[in-house]
Amino acid sequence: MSAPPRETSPRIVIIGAGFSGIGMAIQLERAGFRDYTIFERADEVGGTWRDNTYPGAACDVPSHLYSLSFEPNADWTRLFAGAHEIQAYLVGLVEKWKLRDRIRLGESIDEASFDAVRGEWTLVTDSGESVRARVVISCCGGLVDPAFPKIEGLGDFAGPAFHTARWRHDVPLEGKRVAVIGTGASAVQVVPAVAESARHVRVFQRTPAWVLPRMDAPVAEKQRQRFSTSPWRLWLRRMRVFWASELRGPLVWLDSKRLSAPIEKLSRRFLRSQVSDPELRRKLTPDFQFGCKRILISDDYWASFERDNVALETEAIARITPRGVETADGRTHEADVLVYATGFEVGFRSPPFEVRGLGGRRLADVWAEGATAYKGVAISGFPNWFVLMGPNTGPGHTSVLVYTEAQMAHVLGALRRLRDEGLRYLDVRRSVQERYNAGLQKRMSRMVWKTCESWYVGPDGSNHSLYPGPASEYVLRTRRFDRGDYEAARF
Ligand code: NA7
Repeated sequence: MSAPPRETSPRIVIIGAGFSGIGMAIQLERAGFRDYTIFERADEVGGTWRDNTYPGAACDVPSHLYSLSFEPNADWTRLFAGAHEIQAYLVGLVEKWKLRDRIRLGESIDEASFDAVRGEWTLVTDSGESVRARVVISCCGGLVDPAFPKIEGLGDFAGPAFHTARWRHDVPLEGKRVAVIGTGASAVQVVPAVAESARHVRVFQRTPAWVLPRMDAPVAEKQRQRFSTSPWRLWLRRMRVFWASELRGPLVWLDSKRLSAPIEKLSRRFLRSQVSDPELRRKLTPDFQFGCKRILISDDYWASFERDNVALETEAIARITPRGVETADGRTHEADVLVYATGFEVGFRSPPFEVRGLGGRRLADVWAEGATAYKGVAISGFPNWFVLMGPNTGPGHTSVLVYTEAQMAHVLGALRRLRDEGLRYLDVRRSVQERYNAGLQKRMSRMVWKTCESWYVGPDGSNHSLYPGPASEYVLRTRRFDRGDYEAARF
């Protein structure tokens, strides 16, 4: 073999310029890895926060935690920032770190294959261009592509019909009858906001959800100044929010009726305070264990059903017709606008495009039984390929960015090894990955998520999206790059 090439930075490609891609690029800059390019298939950065612009869109994790710890923001104007503000934060980071020149907007990666001899990935873009990189960091996100329900007549509606993640701002809702399908995290935000202007909103519910008060409030100007002049206060706020969510974690994830009972009681009491009609309350009360589906937080979703212009429909949808939504009992609910608040195709279950690793093995085949990775970051047989927000790295109780930052640290550790040892590639040992995942799945059996259907679990009930434990534990085991876990190939 020839002598190792003296690279100051291996050539890196980041795929995706959302929260994780932007954060990763900043960490590369900070660590001195300057030879990188970001491919972003959309025409602007921001990912989730570029796409979700529906009325009421906001994060459901407090902003002082739902932001990058190495890019703290003293200026959040609300405890739960709106989508515009989060998007402005991300665009601000791109400008601050001068990342624009690094990002190839409107270009998607369609396939990737690894050349073991050269220790190099070849990526093919949608325009057919081949791009080579030593290391690929896939930052494609987990909830990206809108999911539409499998309902007859989906394309038949005569008026505007669109998904919350593709909001049609050119469609005025004033004076209109709006039908909203879905009652998940997006619906609880969009329904109260749309009810402010629409003539009538009808919400089609398949499953009622547990809702807790959000207790959102503006962050006073004085407080923001304090955060700005004393960054330790901001850090303290972040720590408070983080540890409060960590302490509550077991209530959310454990399959324990005893732990769920007090929090379900709290949610029921909240429902009573928001909705006066007992029959309506009954329809809005879930029958699955708290935490099994994503917990919804809203100060005004349930209360919006008290309005004269908001109605709840619990009859199953039979089909979409040109005039509206027909339910199983034969009634047609006429509407002028149809909104799908029906969530996303879950990206944790399959690769975002064709990926071929050692020996030409397809990632789609490796993941056919469900996506797995070592700590959610590395996949045996796919050397120098790292994933952010990968399999089993989602939380039900706290900010996903806490996990993502640990993954960034792991990737930096790998990059340092590649550079300092002049390695051709690093490939996580299969036995290490298998042991890790066996441990996860064993713990999964004690988690509440197996007790109901949700986007967390696949059709066979397996869970490849969430991490079954505290975020702090995940961070401790992930942020350190343990060289012994990887096989190294030299030049
Ligand atoms: P979710 O949480 O996946 O919610 C989708 C909603 O759409 C949910 O209430 C579904 O009911 C409902 N849905 C899906 N298909 C149908 C049909 N056919 N009929 C009626 N209702 C249907 O997506 P969100 O966008 O709200 O949130 C996604 C995540 O983004 C969220 O968890 C946060 O992490 C951010 P179901 O409960 O399945 O009966």
